[in-house]
Amino acid sequence: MGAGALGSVLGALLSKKNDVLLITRGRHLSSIKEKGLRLRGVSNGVYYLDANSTYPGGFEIIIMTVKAYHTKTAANDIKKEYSGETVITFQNGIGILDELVSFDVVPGMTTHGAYLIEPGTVMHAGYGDTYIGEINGEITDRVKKISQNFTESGLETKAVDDILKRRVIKAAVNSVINPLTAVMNVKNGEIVNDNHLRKIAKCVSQEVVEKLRNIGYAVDLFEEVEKVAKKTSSNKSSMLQDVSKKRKTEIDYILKPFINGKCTRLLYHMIKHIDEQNEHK
Ligand code: KPL
Repeated sequence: MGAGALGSVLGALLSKKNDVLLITRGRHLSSIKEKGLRLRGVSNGVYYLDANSTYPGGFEIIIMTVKAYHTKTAANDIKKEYSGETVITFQNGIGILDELVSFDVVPGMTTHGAYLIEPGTVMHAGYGDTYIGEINGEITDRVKKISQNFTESGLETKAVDDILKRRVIKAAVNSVINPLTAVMNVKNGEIVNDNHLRKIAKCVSQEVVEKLRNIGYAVDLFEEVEKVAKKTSSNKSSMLQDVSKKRKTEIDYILKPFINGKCTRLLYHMIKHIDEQNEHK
């Protein structure tokens, strides 16, 4: 559901062992229908997958990859045909699970890198790690079965007992990297390699880390940020991609929940300004 860049990559990989229907829109949809889904990079090839603009029902699993701010709309679309399917969300950000409460949700987290080259063609830029888990932390038969199926399809996936924590830490890392790279128009590595940006990233991390501590997650956030920024150093963050394409960003789900001082507040308002400018174009 919401097969943009990431959703298309996941769908293509999973199609090796499963019947997959991509739910997407516009020129991406028509191109996939006409010429198949073309992947470049890690999973190079053409994948002839079914694609549709709405969810018709009748599947075992729905994978949500819509932009965070489209979750409510997507949830309403699914509801019309929903009959107890497991909904796995790989969306970024805080607050997503609250918007999916009416479904049987298995939260997920993935660090695969993907971006749209043109409608119908997606770059699978980096093979990442993928995790799923039950909200209560239990390693149930269903998460074991799903992760085994995903892994055998080529999407290596681990069933874990701390998926909620992993999702929050990922959002926290994104809250430092994404807005800073988007405001400065730099690739991820630059925010730790450049002395000035590194200082800002440290300041933002220190503010966010207090929020994490308040909810019981003790972590050296800057160390995490540095690790991810180095590992994805030549990536453009998803927020930089959104800003470059004048698309709305996910700032309200990524940085807003962690605002806790001057650095986080400043960055938040800079991105909000960009979002508002783009909205008026
Ligand atoms: O998740 C990402 C994003 O851009 O949203 C990172 C990990 C920062 C990679 O670009």
